[in-house]
Parts: sequence; structure tokens; C-alpha cells
Amino acid sequence: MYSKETYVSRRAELKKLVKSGVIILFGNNNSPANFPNNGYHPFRQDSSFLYYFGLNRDGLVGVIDVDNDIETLIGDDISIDDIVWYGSVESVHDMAEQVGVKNSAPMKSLKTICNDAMRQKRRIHFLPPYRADIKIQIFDLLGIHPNQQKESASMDLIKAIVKMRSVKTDEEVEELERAAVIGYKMHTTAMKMCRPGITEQEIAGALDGIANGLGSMVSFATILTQHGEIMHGSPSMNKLEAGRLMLCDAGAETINNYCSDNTRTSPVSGHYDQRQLEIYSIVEACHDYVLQVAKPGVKWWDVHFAVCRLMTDRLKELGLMKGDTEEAVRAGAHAMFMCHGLGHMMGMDVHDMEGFDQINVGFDEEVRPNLEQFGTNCLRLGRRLQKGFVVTDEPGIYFIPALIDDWKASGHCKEFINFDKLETYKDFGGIRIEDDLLITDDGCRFIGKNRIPYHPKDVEAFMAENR
Ligand SMILES: [Mn+2]
Repeated sequence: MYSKETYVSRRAELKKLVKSGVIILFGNNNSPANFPNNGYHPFRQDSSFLYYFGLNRDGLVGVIDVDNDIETLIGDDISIDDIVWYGSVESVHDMAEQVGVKNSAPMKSLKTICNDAMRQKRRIHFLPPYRADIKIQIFDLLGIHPNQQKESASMDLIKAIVKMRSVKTDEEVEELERAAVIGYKMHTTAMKMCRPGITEQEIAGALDGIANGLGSMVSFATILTQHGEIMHGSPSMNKLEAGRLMLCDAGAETINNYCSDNTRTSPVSGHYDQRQLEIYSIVEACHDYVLQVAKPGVKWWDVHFAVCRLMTDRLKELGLMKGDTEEAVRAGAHAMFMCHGLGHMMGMDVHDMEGFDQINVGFDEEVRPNLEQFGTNCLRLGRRLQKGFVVTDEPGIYFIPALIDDWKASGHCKEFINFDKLETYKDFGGIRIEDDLLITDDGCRFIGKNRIPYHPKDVEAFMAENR
């Protein structure tokens, strides 16, 4: 948690941007796993609530009456029964005080606040809800059916929050650096444990434990698999096999809920073979190229496609692609190998503010998404970079047998893809390298002072020394 002043000034800025109406920011409730008192742990607060109210406790709602400049923290003080089981916690009034909020009120008063505002025909701003309990609460308070809540959410509030949360302040970057330290520990642990015979899940479980042991949680479900060609491949109970690659995409949150998100692809045997090295070096070149071009004013859309052209050129050298590079990329042929975007915003959410819809976060009036073309429709970010943005740089090359068969059968992009050669890569898997970039005054830099090894020689040397 930051100092009171941080939250006071963030709310002041939000009021300026939203201009009028009543803003309701719902905090999260405990989420039951199998019965109400056995919830998923650790508790995860809503990121926008955290950003403006800083309080990491369930059952709270922040209300900002912009027109009358009244801020209220809504929540119920816990009963003696709860104190017996869970211990004492601060009163809602005291919590409000900690973040510079003058008023506090019990949960039942939220209904009165909403009724009054509706009677006066004032605008009530809320964010698109993503949890079922909050959807029911909004239905009870405002009479808007859950099916209509996404479209009834306040675009003014979304735009204001995106504007603020997209640009990370120095104190936020410090938190992101702390998350990177945990990420380093997780990824180097994965490399140390990576060997033939161990299960994917045993390594993934150890990584989750590292994040948990430092007071928080992973920033998303750990991807750890020999089937790197499956974009969000969950770890299985299968054993790692010599000759294969282990793709590990994992990150942590700090106790203040700032994220890291990195990917490394390590050889199970400890050494990359020739074919793996050839593909790896292309991904590495794409990854490193971003460092040279990402800077304020540049469209991420252009960075993405520059990387796609570089990847296409290199895949042509290998004989996997052919034809004119520009035409191939325009046709989306590269998506056979990289079917996702080059990166996404990152902050308190690993895909920052994705709950607002990526079209509102990663795009703007100038840069619109392409929702039609396979691969390009997966871009989460396209708009111009600004100083203080944090984005992931995560190119990858994958060999997806079903996709190869699909395109081959339909003849899709056959003028740009050498299907005969591609056929021999069906047992390859996939390679991704991912790091988190901070956009600076005139360029960008990686977050995380210690680089997780990624040059092939460094990975092999690290594995040789540490396994
Ligand atoms: Mn990522």
C-alpha cells in the first residue's frame, strides 16, 4: 500500500477526468471454492479498487460523488463471531482514514446512495463487472440485468482509468521491479529443476510456491509444458523427455499486486539441438529487435508488424516460408508461426485492464484493431507508446499440427508457406521468449535488473552449473 497522498491525488485526478456523476468502484468479495467459508486463497482484490482505494480486504465498495466532492468507503464492520474465527481487523472507518477517505458507511447505505442518484437522474459510473456476485449486486442496486451490464458500464470511467493506469509512476515501477525479482527466482528455479523424468506439474507447483511464499500469488496460471505450441498449455503430470523443449510462461504478483510476466524455453537435455537453435535464434532476434524500436510515439502495431516481417525473412532463409515478405505479412501468413500479438500492457493485471475490453485499452481512435485476420485479431495492443507504459515483448514461433493440416488442406497462404518442410516440424513444439519493457523518455528498457538467462549459451551454461 502506498501513502495516503497517492490515493487522494489519484481520486482527485479521476474526478477531474470523469467530471460529473457518481462513481462506484466495487472491491472483490471472497470467492468460494467449494463452500462459502472455504475460499480461493490468497484473496485477490479488484485492481481498479486497489488503484484508487488501496485496501486489500474483501467486502468493500468505494463511492465517489464527483458533483458534491464526497468520497465514501462502504463496508460492514465484522461481527464478534467473525473475530472469533478470523481475528480482529480494522473498522471500515479506520480503513477509510488510511487512504484519505472522509466518510464510511455500512453496505446497506449503498442502496440509498444509488436510489437517490437515480431519482435525481444523475449518471452512475461503474466498470464492466467480471465476477458473478458483483453482477448480482449491480442488478440489485441499479436494476440492470447482468447481460446488459457490460454495455451499460461507463465509457467515461473506463477512459479515465485507462488514461491513468496505463502510465506507470516511479513508485509503481519500483513495485514492478520487485515483481521481476520474484519472476527471476521462479524462472531460474524452473531451469534448475528442468531435467528428463520430472513432471511438468512438479516444476509448476514449485514456481507457484515461490510466489506464494513471498506473500502473494502467481500473476496468472503458470504455463509450463513440453507442448509449447499450445498457447496456454497447462502443466500436466507428463514427464519431461530429453530432446524436447520446456516452455515456461510464468509470473508473480507482489503483495501490492503488481505483476511480472516472462517466458523462457529451455532444453530438457540441457542442450539445444541444431534445429531448435535455428528456430530459437529467430525468436531471440525478434525479441531483441523490439528493444531498438520501442519508444514513445511509435505505434505498437508497427512494432508488431516489423517483428512479423523480420520473422518472415528469417523463416524464408530456413526454407519454411517463401515469396515476398511484405505480401506474406499482409496476407497474415506469418500467423502460421506466431498467431498472437507481440505483447500487451502489464501492471496490476497481467493483461492490464483486460476486464475493460482490449479495444478500450490497447487501441484508440487512431489505431483500430483488425478483428478479421487470423493472428492479427489476437493483438491486445496497437496504439502509440507513451513514456511510462509497461508492455511485454513476447515473440514466439510455434508448430501447431492441427493448424498446419488445416491450412494445407484449404491451401491457405500456400504461396508463402513451404508445407513439405513444415510437415517435418510437427513434433517440434514451440518457442517463446518474453520480457517486460518500460517505455522511457527516448526508448525502452527491460524491467528486472537480473536478466533471466535467454541467450542459448547462457541458458545452457546456467543449466550446466545449476542442475
Ligand atoms: Mn505475456
